[in-house]
Amino acid sequence: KSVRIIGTPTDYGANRRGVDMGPSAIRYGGLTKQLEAADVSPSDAGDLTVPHLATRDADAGAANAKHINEVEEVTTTLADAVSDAISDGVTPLVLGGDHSIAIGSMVGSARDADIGVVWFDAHGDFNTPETSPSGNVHGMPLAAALGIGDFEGVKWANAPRLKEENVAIVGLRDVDENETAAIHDSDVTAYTMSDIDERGITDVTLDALDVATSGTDGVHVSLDLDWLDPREAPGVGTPVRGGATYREAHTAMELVAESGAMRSLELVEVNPILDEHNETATLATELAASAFGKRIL
Ligand code: DIR
Ligand code: MN
Ligand code: MN
Ligand code: MN
Repeated sequence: KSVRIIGTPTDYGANRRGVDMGPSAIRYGGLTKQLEAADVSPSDAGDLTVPHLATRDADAGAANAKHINEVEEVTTTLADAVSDAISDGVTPLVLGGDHSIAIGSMVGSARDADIGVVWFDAHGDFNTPETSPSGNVHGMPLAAALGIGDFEGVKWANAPRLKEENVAIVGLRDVDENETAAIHDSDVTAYTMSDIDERGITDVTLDALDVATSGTDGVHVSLDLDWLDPREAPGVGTPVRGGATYREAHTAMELVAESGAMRSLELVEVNPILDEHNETATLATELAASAFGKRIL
């Protein structure tokens, strides 16, 4: 199996700076070695060109969707890179960057196929410019890709090949008020941490994979590192107590590998300046290896 690493060093969608260093941190965390241990041959396409925020218009743009034009630009480029990798027969591994880049990953992954999505996150990422309390686009990518909400005129082409009924969110524990209603009103399936407590990670992940694979050609897996408990993954911009444990996270990724359905993977929200000893990036590389099939025996 061949994997193409695509770095997307952006922090346009987040509140706190530093998440643009995620791709470097993940590479230095031993990504290539981990992937090789999973028996995949990785090739590194480097980073997409993302102009540093400091060089952009000082004005963040619309307060309810900050830097939306910059996000549009980078997600459009990323969508092409993801779709090119898939056409070349290799699996794209996107390194973020804040979670707004997922719009590009999903649009690219869905360009020539019907896809499902499994979204591992503490957050719903189901805000829109109208509902978002923060105006940060990293809290909106699922809504954007599903065509929900008005994104200041921005339309992400081709994401319609992703249907709500094929989206599963796993690990919720911090959802904004309007997001709760939007999730209920939609046909996405959402599992909270309580579901994981009650049913166990195996059951929940298998259900989520059922949702994402039913009637689709493949699954985009989006791993926000804040899905994990901050004790395991402290280097994230919006940590929330009570997250997935180290073992639960590996189990989930192993089940993803066993499904054989993963079409694209992204690792997002790693912020090395909030971290110690690059712990979160290192963990991200280990989880990627599990998602690509690394086994002990
Ligand atoms: C919050 C945070 N719900 C927002 N979202 C995050 O700004 O919309 N998503 N951190 O991963
Ligand atoms: Mn997220
Ligand atoms: Mn999150
Ligand atoms: Mn519902």
